[in-house]
Amino acid sequence: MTQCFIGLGSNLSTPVAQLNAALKALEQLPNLSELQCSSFYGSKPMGPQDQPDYVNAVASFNWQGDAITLLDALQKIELEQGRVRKYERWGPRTLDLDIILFGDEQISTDRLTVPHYGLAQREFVLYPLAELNTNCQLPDGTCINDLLKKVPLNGLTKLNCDQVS
Ligand code: ROI
Repeated sequence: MTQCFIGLGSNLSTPVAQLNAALKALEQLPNLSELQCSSFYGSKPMGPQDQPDYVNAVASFNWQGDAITLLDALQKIELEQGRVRKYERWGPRTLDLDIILFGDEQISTDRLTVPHYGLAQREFVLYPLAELNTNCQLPDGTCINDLLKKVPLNGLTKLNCDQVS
């Protein structure tokens, strides 16, 4: 069993509903237990600014299996919720589910980089992650709280909305 953290993000097709539907789908996965989710946050788009604001959150759970099996399961949920991979880099999306941490594993393959390559720069990952686990450390020993000190909120706001489960 491996403790994992994933990032959830959406800025199309009622983002709060997208995140809630993703959490419900995660809960149904037989390999997953102890699902917890941070608050939902509103965030300014990183990348092109001519797209809607995002809703982001981080979830943690225990996963029975390897990281690629988890990636396959996450990509299946993305597709089931209408994710279309477009050519535009960093364009808007209905649902993004990114593996942020997979236990203390460091993974670097064509399909997967863990810890997530953008972790240290992304306020919409760091703050929700810290909400779930304030003592969170990366595999190289870096403390999330030390990264947080270097990353401003950039308009990140906790949303007041109904979350499932
Ligand atoms: N920007 C924000 N605020 N939240 C995201 O989840 C997000 N995801 C992305 C890019 C396009 C980089 N920008 C984002 O993939």
